[in-house]
Amino acid sequence: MNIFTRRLIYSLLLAGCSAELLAAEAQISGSTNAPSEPLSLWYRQPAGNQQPTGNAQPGGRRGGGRGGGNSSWLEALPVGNGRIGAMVFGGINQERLQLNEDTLWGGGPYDPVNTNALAALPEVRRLVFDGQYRQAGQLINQKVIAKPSSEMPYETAGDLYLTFPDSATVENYRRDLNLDTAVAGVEYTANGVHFTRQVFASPVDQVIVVRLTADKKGAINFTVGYQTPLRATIGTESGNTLVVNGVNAAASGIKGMLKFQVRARVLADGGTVMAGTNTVSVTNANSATILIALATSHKSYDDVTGDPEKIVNGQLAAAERKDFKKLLAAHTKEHQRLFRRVALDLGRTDAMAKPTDERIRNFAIGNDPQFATLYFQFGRYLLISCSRPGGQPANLQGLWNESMSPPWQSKYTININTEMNYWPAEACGLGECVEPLISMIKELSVTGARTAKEMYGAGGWVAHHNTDLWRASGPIDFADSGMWPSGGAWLCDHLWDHYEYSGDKKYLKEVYPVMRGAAQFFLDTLQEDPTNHWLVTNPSVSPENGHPGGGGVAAGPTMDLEILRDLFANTIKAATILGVDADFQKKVAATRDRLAPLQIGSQGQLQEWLQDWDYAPGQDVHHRHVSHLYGLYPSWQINVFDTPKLATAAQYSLDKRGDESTGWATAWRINLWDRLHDGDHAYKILAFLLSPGRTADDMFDLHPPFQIDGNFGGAASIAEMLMQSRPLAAEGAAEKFEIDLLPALPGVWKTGSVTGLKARGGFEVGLTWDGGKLVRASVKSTGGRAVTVRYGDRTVEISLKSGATIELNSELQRAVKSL
Ligand code: FUC
Repeated sequence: MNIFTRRLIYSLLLAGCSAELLAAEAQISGSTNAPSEPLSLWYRQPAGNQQPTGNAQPGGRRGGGRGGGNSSWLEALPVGNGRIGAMVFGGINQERLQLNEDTLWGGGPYDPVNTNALAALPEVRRLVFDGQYRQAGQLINQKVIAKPSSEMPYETAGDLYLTFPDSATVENYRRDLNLDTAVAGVEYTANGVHFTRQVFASPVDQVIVVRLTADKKGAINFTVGYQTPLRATIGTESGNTLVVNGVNAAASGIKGMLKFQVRARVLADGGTVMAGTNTVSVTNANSATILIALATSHKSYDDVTGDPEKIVNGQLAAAERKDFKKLLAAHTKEHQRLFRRVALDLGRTDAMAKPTDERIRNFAIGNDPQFATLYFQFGRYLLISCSRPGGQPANLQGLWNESMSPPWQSKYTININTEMNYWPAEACGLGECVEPLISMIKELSVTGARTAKEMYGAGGWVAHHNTDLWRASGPIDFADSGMWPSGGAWLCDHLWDHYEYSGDKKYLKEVYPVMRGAAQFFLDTLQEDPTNHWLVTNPSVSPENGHPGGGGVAAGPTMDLEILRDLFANTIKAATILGVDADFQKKVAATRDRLAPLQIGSQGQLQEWLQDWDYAPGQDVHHRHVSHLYGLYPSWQINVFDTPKLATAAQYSLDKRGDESTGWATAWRINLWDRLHDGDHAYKILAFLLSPGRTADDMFDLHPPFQIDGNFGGAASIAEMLMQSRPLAAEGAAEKFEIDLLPALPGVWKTGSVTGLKARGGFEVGLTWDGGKLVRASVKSTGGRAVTVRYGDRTVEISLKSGATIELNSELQRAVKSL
């Protein structure tokens, strides 16, 4: 293709024509083998080209705004550094890198408080206690739901296209994502020349790096262009840099207040680099490197005065001073610092030699245990890639979104989804990755204090079932989904968990006021239920489930009471450890004692509501949410050791809900069966999660559409099959923990090993097993605390100095001298 044809193409691109018109994809012959790194995703065709040996297919198609990823997008591979990321399509005649920056959301700082709420709440509460649930819902919709009633969407930054000279056919095509190095690769041979492409998002240098090489000198030719659905200008600078200057979009009446800039600098070894009006071309180079920087003017949830140009210029200048090898080495080292902490082996079979898309289709048949390892490590890879200190937390799609109107705005849904994103973090050695979530919770405690005061006349802070970049904290959408005051309280579990795993008292001191504020809100707003005189939330919902009383609004749904029991207990524990707030502790304890109890219903189920409504005619008994089972997982309130009756009731409810649901809901079910110590049942559901329909070709979880929570819930569930750790002591007493080895090992994983799992109380656990039985366990203390280790019915108390390791055999006896 000559330069004029390319210009024409880019004029078409800018005129809004879709890229699929432009580049017919090459036909592929020959077939490649799996990459040498077993922790790789790999394919024999580019994303969007499902027929490796068939007719030419269009490559690099645009998303078309379907959101949640269209089928091509769900074949592309994600790279990210916790702040910026790309979906890599691996096209032959045209590469598409769909780009994201984690602060590029719609709108700007806003306060969605509904000033009518305070006056309306007494009547809402009266209606609820009077059983007039529908009327209560109507009043909430009129007077309480936030203004606007929707939050802001996460937006794509656009697409960088690399257009290559057309190849009609190529040989031995392969694209892959190496989870160990966090590099996406493409390679093929065209006209006797072997081409390679590497793409990574460096957490060290804050740029996305694309490297193009060929085994023949002067063979690299391509043109870089850009397309974005946002309002933007696309130009060039300095003969080698593409510059995109834009603004975010308005949403739900909130004006777009962010500026953003993308800069792509093209560096070549040999040949010529030339800038056009809005493209940069490389001709006859030996190799080329593209450095891509992205930033917005977001400084914090209430400050958008940043200078994106200054940021990206600084990042590019610094990155340009390093050569490719140095950039790659720094990136890989930092990724591996986190990624290599956990090693898992569930067994290996010939199935490993197959491309990833084929393995997904065959996983449920069995005989591919390494695919579960790959899924587990992919979950860890994704968390490292989308949630690093200083960045935003993982949203509904992590970091990766091609749309301007993604499903549920790709925001933070905190009635399950955001929490699930962080389920694997602590146990799987990624405690640092929780930092963005902790920051978000701190910020919510500020915006949520405004909401608590103005809407409820209460102290402390509250967040409902969703939030966004701007930390909106009001009830949104409709009464039946949005009128849920416990989102912030649930998030506080993660503040406490981070302490339990790390034992870091300085950190605890820092987050304690946030936990205290969450508890204060409920001290001020809990209501006495007129029938039993228990304290309950009102108004609330059992997340997104309706009840036979009419609609979803209710008083005291079980999940709220469970969340509050944890919040109150953890707040008291934190205050005790810090030696503060004696009177407040008493108040919290007295309030907790008056909370409505967990109840077992007429069929033996754990009741989802105060009333025995679970199996009333018309109820959706297979509802995806299993909110009332929060007590069993993620909480430890209900467990097979201490509360066997409640555990049996929870099992009844879980069984009745059924095994198969949407992505995250399926993943939750697996974790629940893990806690019931039924590894085979858990595995059966895992097999469903890891199959087409719930796992896309690029291994993204399908709700459907794509939602990343299932990836994280699935990874957490594999860890819970192998090891669980729980707090033993009530608040006030010394902190005590138990580590349970192989509590839910599925029968199919007869032989295996794991190292680097983290346990509550500050421990690192390694295990090997054979014939389904424990062979050896190693427990290393990182906090110097005592712990009970359990394997089946056998337990042993061990006390280790910080840094010491003990090796135990299957009888839990010391296997070798401790180090
Ligand atoms: C909750 C769920 C939906 C979806 C959304 C993002 O509202 O009920 O299924 O996952 O979050």
